[in-house]
Amino acid sequence: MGLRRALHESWTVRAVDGDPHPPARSPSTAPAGVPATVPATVPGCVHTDLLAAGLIADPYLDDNETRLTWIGRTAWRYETVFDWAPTGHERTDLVCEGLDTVAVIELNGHRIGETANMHRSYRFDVAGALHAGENRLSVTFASPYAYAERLRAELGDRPGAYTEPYPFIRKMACNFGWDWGPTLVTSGIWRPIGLHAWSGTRIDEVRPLVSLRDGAARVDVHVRVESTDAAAPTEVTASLAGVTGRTVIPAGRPDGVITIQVPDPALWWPRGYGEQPLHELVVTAGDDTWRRDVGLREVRLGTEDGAFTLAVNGVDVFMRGVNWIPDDCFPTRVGRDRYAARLAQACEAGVNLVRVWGGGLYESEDFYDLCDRLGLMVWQDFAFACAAYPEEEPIRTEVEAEAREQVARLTPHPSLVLWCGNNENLQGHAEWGWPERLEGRSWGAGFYLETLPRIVAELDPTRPYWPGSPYSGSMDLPPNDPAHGTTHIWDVWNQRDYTAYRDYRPRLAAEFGFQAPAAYATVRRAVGDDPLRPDSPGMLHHQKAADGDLKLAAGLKPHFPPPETFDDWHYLTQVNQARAIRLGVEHFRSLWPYCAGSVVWQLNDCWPVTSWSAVDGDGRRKPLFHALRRAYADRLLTVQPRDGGLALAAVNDTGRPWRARALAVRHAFDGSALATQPLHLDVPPRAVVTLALDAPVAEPGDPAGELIAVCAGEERALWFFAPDRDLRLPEPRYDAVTERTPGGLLLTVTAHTLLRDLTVFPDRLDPTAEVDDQLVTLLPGERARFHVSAAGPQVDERALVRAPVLRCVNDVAAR
Ligand code: BMA
Repeated sequence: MGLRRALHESWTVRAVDGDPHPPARSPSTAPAGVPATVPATVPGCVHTDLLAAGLIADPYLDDNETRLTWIGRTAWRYETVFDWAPTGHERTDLVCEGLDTVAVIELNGHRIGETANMHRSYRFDVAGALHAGENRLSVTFASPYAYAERLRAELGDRPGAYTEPYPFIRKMACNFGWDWGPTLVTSGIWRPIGLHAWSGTRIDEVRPLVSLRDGAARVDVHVRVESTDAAAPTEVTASLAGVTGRTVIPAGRPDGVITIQVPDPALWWPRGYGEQPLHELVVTAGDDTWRRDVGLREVRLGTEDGAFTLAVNGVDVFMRGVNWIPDDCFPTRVGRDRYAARLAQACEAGVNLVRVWGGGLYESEDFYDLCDRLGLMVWQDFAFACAAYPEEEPIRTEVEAEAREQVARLTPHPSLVLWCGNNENLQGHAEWGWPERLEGRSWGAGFYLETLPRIVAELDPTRPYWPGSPYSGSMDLPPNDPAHGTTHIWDVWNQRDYTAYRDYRPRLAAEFGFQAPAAYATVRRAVGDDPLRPDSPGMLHHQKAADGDLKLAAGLKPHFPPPETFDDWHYLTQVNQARAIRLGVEHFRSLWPYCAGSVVWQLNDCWPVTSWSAVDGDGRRKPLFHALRRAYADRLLTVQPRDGGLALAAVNDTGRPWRARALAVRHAFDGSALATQPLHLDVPPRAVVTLALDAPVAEPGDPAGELIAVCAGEERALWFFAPDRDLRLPEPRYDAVTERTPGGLLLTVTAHTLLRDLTVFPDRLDPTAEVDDQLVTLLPGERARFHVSAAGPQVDERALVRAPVLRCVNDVAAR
């Protein structure tokens, strides 16, 4: 147990001239006006310290990012002075949970350690350097650019999707900029730092590995200890669910295993499949104690004949997934509350799996703990993305150490269901011309095919490992072959109309995405342009994708008349994003169990930007969010082209059969019924049933003026026979009535004509206001209610029921 003392007080940071990490020198071009020392927050980073001191402009606003490159090209020294009184313990360690990135640590002038990996933690015995009274601790960070560029020069350049040197430093890759993120290269003490004084025995690592057999759970608790008395054996106990096991680790040995059998265990399930009971595991060794809530469950990955199907406790699970990127460029700003808010949004959208993408981080304990409690499965990439990585030293040793630490650290979390070697590096090597540019140099294959699977097999054989995404299960197959393993579908956003998602029959759609701008209030906060135009300077700066705006325009073209104003562009691109992803998700779900999941690119953003996200950089839901909620509903009705005609796919992702009468109706836009077909739904649990729609319903008399609606209870699927620009959508007519409620406003819209994708954007009137639904299509006579929360009295109720706040597609496409 010992004594722990955080060292988070009285830090300063200053630019230092030279790169302290031999041999390179790092240019420091801090502009005049940055004082010698700046008060620093630990945990934190230089950018947030300079921002707090008022020395730099907010990098998320306008194009301020472009004036901050010098920060990543500078070496920085963090320093603090603290008092220490002897504790009587035999050991005193400095524990650094995260240093970003290449650092020299000095205590009272003694060099006590060097680090070069943001994804690791460090512990240094500092008893020899520490003294009673005042102590001076400094952590000096080399310029990340200087370090990475030096290694790049030494090891030879590697091809990748970006020219930045991120493969040459073990630091969050997207810190160097991405096609949705700014280039803000940080330095700092990014996770807690402190002293740990202890004697006797310390529990260094606990790996509870869970397996199920014959109705019982077996937990092999692997315990590693450190002892100050090499001659003494260590008695270890582990208790879980009322069962206690014991072992004695012989003197001189670091580890032992205690096996606990839990008969008749309460199992952990993904959300939608059951509860998430957690059981406290308590491990003691000497007078040290370790406790953590663990879950009892088993995961298997089915890969027969190209499949990619996760089974939890023997039940195959459709992955209703989203990709997760770091929620902020400055990760210390993402605490438990932010994670909780974002993951709650994922749950609200019907998501059951979050893929932590390899260009970001291994997230903090809070993230995985919340996922455990919410029943969100986690697919964790190792931190490699979109580039060839050198396998030489010093990277090799760092990767080995980082992987060992992270695999061990995350073992207690039932939410973690899959380890994946990298993002798109196998595909990059196979398809993007890397071999010629590599000229025989290493590219990371050894990591993905040997190092990482070896470490997972050794430290956590209970979790499946997949070498990369996309990957087809064999290096002899094209990595992105849809018939095998995981597939990333990007030709659609880049080159094709989104209806082309239907050309894919993937075993798992692990990435597919479509862009749209951030919510209006987010754009307005981040961009000062006046007037705002899709191509005004701030908007362009907050669009990082290659030809992003051209692709947005190309994506709109087949569906809508060209938008004439910023507001029309903003609304239509958001509608188009939502329609694209909804179409993709519904198609992939209709292919279950052949296709075992859809993992949408991407849930979140790290700053305000036009991107593929469903929730923008200020945490606001885009219309896509609501489309996703519908597409990821437990029960889904969707009309799909099949065999030259149309069919209804009824997707039942619940544990109960779905038996219902359904009615398919072909309507004229005035609401009249032109043909009807009663259908009987009898969908077993976790299954899809596809029913052909008969010609009278499926074949339009007037494709520009008709639609199909299929209803079964609350569920409804719509089908239009032509894109909006070719429809004769009526001039919109409706009544909109607002009422004040305790929490905000209730808006009721009664349609007198067909209204397509009716959406209210209350953030245009009050940046704090939110609405509970968007993109509602109404037939004449139908009614929708929108709850607008947090709308203060300043919200003008008349403005709420007019464009650009209340909109439907008819506004722009009516003819
Ligand atoms: C894939 C992802 C990310 C990228 C996204 C959008 O390549 O893995 O690297 O941001 O597509 O282009």
